[in-house]
Amino acid sequence: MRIKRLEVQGARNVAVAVIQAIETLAKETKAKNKKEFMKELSEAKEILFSSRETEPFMRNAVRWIISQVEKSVHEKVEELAEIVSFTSQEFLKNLEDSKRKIAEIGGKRIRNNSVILTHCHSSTVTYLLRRAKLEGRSFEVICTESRPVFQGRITTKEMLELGVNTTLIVDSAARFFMNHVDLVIVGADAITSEGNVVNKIGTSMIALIAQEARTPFYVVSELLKFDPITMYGDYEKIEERSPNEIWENPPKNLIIKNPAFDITRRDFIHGIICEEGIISPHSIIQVMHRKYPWVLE
Ligand code: RUB
Repeated sequence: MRIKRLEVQGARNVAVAVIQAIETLAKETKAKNKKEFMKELSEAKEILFSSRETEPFMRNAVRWIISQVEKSVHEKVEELAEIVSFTSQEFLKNLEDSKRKIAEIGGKRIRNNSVILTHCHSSTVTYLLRRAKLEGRSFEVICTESRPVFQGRITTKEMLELGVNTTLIVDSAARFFMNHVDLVIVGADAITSEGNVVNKIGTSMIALIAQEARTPFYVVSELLKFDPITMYGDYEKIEERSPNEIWENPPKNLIIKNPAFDITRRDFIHGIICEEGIISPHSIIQVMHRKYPWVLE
């Protein structure tokens, strides 16, 4: 519920919350045998997957954890619960390591006295900026509001706490300010097999504007945001949120559309900054084969 209501937002935080939920379920299980335990996990998986549609990161995490239990030769429920706990902890540690690597690699792209524009709130982006700041780099940040839920405000608060010179703009002012921007950095919810990136609604518009102004546009993302379903023909589903987020009491018969994400084509992306380095979106499948072959299985 907290995920659906956006109290937990951002792909990484959603994945972490989901992993913790699976771990808790395993700890508190009432299952009497492996069959019952697997059924509980599978039911939990369905509920968690439906909490937010455009989140392959959490889906990959849950699939990995369940596959480790399935594969195990153990039959006792306590032992299986232990596998869930161990695998979850290992997964979370891997996430932390990836975040650190991404920040280390991406931070080098931040030149002193540069102006960085970011959209929405990505914990991976703000972690990268925090590290760059702590390493002594000086930069300014421009944040879009990110209507309708204003996640940009979360980003501004984090930047101000860091002591970064921060400016908030309405989403539609992105072009107005782009000529003063040295670098755009955004997060990702999903990466498709073609190397396109799904992120908060408005991201693709910012990418277009950045291209027109010749401003480099980077995406920071863990590779596990890759969505294997896109390899086999399925489109990434775009979550449609409640119209009330846009207008609480709208006039009768008004149609309101509120997609949460959009797709930025790979041609507009300078690079995807991931735990394996800065890669071209075109090479995503090769990199996945090398680093996480199980995602493609
Ligand atoms: C958040 C959003 C973020 C990505 C990446 O959307 O689009 O840019 O999820 O975030 P919402 P992170 O607020 O609707 O979840 O880098 O933290 O995974």
